[in-house]
Amino acid sequence: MNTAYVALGANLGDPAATVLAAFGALANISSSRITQTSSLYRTAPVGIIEQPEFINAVARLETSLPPETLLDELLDIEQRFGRIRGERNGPRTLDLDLLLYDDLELDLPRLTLPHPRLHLRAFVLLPLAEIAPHLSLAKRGTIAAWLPAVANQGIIRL
Ligand code: PH2
Ligand code: MG
Ligand code: MG
Repeated sequence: MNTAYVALGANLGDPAATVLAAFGALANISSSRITQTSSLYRTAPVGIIEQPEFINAVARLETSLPPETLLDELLDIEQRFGRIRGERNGPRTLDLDLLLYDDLELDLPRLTLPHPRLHLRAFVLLPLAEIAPHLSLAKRGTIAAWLPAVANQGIIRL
């Protein structure tokens, strides 16, 4: 079995209900199970700031799917939740990003591991630190070391 961390984000419709339902969808991925979920967080939009606040969370999965197959499953769930790909960084009903897969480092056109921006975003780092405080981000060191750098980003644990 392998350990993967998935970030969830939503800011259209009823985002909290969507993220909770998405935990259920993650739990149903074949050859995988959820072993931990973070609290939900209300977060200020990063990138395009003229859009609704997000609800964000992180889940840990144990999976025997290889990373690209797991990614396909995540994209499939996004589709089922009515994701329409619009503006980059723009509003979305559900975004599922694969953050980490064991300590694998990967640079494929559609999948970079660890996720290249995870250490810069409070909406990923705080929920990740909640469920995996001692996790190492390969070359980037520990999560704890990055937390001060995102301290000014608006985020509320619900
Ligand atoms: N996702 C983005 C861009 N900006 N901001 C917040 N607060 N939460 C997100 O999940 C988010 C974002 C692109 O995926
Ligand atoms: Mg994203
Ligand atoms: Mg995404």
